[in-house]
Amino acid sequence: MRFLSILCIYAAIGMSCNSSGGPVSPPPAPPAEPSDPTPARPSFNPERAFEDLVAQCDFGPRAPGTDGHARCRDFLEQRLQDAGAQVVTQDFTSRTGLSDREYDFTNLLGLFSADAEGPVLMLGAHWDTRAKADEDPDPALREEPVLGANDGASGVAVLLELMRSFSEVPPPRPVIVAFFDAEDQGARDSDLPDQGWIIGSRYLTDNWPEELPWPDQMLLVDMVGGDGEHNPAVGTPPRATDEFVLQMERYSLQFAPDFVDEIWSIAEELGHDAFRREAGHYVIDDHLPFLRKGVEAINIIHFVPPEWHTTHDTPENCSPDSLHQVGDTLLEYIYGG
Ligand code: 1BN
Ligand code: ZN
Repeated sequence: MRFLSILCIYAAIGMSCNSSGGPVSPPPAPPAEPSDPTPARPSFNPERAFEDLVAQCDFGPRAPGTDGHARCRDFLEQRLQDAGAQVVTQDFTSRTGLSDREYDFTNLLGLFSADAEGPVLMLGAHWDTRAKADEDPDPALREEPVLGANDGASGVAVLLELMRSFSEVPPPRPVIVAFFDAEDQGARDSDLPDQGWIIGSRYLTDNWPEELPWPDQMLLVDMVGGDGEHNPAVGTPPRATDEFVLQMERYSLQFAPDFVDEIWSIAEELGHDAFRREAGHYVIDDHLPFLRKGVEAINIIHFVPPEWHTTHDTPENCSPDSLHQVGDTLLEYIYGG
């Protein structure tokens, strides 16, 4: 009997006794309310991203004051709307490092998962292209505009493909996608701040739109589409690497080392071997105004590809695989773990 009563103590912790005193299993729990399965981490489609790189180049150069610039602006605004972002456009005027004329510029921003918990992440890329191909090997072409397949369209293409993911599976934390204008119009002899580079991102950080939360982290992508091949038309200029390599940009490494380490570690785990654990150059780029205001900001950049600031910066010299290495790493950072 004592044994039976000990057995029946099980009742208190979840088992029951039948009429003859023996233990029985509890009845099966009623089926749970059907719940949404955890959405799979989206995948990065490199061919679709490459189509977006070509689509931008099909507008022609996106240099200030050009028809291509105006059309690409509308294209990007539409893509932000289509992805379901809360869209903010920021118009401003400025002269540039390459011209004393005033031009119209626009930063385009889209907020995803506005109500989610967690630190606000900004993903950025510049969408303007350089008005002068002043590094072209042919001096006769140095006043021509750059098409900017890599220097401009590649970073934007990665972000456009990430936006497709955001529209299908909202990111688990707030994310701002920023397309910066007027990044690429600088010149060594310019009297403008930062020699006329990064005009758009400077304007944004100095004139922050009240509709948007201030970012805790900022991740810039620039020149992430090179095909890594030797190009006999341009050779291998000083500082350039034919191979597509993503060294750790120096300002990022100096002021946001943990963020750099986290991204490079993810890339290594995924086998994206363009990411190199080597210190690269200091690059004046759109992450700098954010670093200066205390944001943990880093730049993923190939500095520099051989076609940089030449008329050979075209889709033929770019590769979907390079876009994939970067885009897949960012998706894992945003959705993984
Ligand atoms: C990046 C792409 N940049 C220009 N095109 C920024 C830059 C500024 C690079 C100054 C070198 C010097
Ligand atoms: Zn450039």
